[in-house]
Amino acid sequence: QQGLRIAIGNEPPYTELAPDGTVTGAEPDVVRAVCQRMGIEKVEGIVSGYDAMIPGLKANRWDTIAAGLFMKQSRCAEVEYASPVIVSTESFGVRPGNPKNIRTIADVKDRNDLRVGVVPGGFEQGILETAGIPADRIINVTDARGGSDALNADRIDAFLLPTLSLRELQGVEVTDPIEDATKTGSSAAFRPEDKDFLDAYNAELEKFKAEPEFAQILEKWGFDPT
Ligand code: 6CS
Repeated sequence: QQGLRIAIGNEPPYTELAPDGTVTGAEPDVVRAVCQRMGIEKVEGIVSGYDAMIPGLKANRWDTIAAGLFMKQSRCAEVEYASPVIVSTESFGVRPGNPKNIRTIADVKDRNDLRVGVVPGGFEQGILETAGIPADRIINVTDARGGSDALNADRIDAFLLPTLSLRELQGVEVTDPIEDATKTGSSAAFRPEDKDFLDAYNAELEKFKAEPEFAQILEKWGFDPT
């Protein structure tokens, strides 16, 4: 294998496309380190919406998804994940002072006036739908930046996204991790038919997790290596 094409969301600290075109962020940095140990030198990042990542993987537009694609049943039916690298919490991004006092998914469910922004096809959309929040109060925003714009323009009352992604956004207040939102793992996701490659990847990943460089990468991006 010459190089690996990875789908990313361009949502730090999970994934980021540097100005020089280098792909970085917690998951790509781990993928790159594992690939180097497998003799694969080149890792190329392609920015995608979360809704297009699995279709693009199936259509061979990239070889793996390394975007902090959170594990959930419907995704596990379509892709094979490498062993978990990150466990994440979700928070609400709100206007300064949290004027509508939004802290839990139950708050959103109970109050019919609240509109919540999500990225299309994201894990957060599933959280709200599973909680029974009506579709007209779940508002799609393009990406993390789009969510903070929508918040500032009063098109939404809260923006549901991983806690650490929200903390990257200027002018957005971030709630504590939401207690009634599911916490889940993420790692690189592959096509089921690439099982041999995944097995080889997992073997190197497990060894890499025991090296200090693994903890250094996670810490650099604000994740707790434990
Ligand atoms: O897995 C997902 O769908 C979510 N993952 C991240 C890192 N950000 C937003 C997205 O919804």
